[in-house]
Amino acid sequence: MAHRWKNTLTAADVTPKAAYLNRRQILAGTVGLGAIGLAGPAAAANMEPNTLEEITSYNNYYEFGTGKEDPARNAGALVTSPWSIKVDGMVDNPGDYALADLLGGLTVEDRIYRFRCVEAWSMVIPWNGIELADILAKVGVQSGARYVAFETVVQPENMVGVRRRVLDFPYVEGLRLDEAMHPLTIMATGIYGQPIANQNGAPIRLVVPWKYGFKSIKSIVRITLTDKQPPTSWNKANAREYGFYSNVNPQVDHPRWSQATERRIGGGLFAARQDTAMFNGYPEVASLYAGMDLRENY
Ligand SMILES: Nc1nc2c(c(=O)[nH]1)N[C@H]1C(S)=C(S)[C@@H](COP(=O)(O)O)O[C@H]1N2
Ligand SMILES: [Mo]
Repeated sequence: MAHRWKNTLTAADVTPKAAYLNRRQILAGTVGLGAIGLAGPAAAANMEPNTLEEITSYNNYYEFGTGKEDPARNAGALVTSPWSIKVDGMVDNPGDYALADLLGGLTVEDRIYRFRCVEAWSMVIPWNGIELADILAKVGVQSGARYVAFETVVQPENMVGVRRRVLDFPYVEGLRLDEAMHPLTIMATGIYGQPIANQNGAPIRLVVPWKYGFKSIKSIVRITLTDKQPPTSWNKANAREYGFYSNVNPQVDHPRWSQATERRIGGGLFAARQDTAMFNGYPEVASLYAGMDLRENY
């Protein structure tokens, strides 16, 4: 049976209601209705979330194989506990943080986001996560920092794709600091109120909803603040096809296919393709790129 919304957050995850409403109102008012899945202009169409079954059975997680069904089959081997994250580089409080210590006291929010893969398929996913800005505030970003770099765990004995070297691992990603600080950018720990499934990037993964899915790096074990643009996995693999920015943009095609439309997973075999929206329908991020040529900075 299709799994729909079921909130199973524990008491420890619950934020005082006033603060929770306040944050939601802030998002609705200044960041855009799309952030919380209400019917804003760009968000009006097709904000019905995908089922948990769809979200957990059609995945990209190359550490567990390159097929869409490989992660669901193979990611059970991922060891997610204990989990620590190394925070280093230009921060006031570097260290190896136990996951619970890094997230302790921060607010877990519900965010229903569109998710658009560079391969031109999409879903709508009801994440539970913490704003990356809150985590960065906790570790104390130093004034010279301009980028945030992320790294995925490598467990060769548990990861068939790592043993086969299908990419150069560890998988690495990065954001400009202002992108990382944007309130839409979250570190997700759950989906549908349940701990995030291994194939979706347990126990914690980045979600940047206005960028192609490969920017949303899974199973993060390291966060580094730096003054240099960090290397990113798909850019290293093919720089012509995958840039650092990778903002969803229907006007800039992939060299091998159009990005103008997308196929919504779960829509059925005969469902019409949908138009892809600029910044995946999150126009509130446009000011981050004011004055930039988004064809050059793809
Ligand atoms: N470590 C790691 N993170 C990753 C990937 C990967 O292969 N390895 N794939 C990326 C790509 S291409 C996409 S589209 C999304 C898919 O996320 P999902 O499987 O949760 O939908 O994860 C991204 N994060
Ligand atoms: Mo992707």
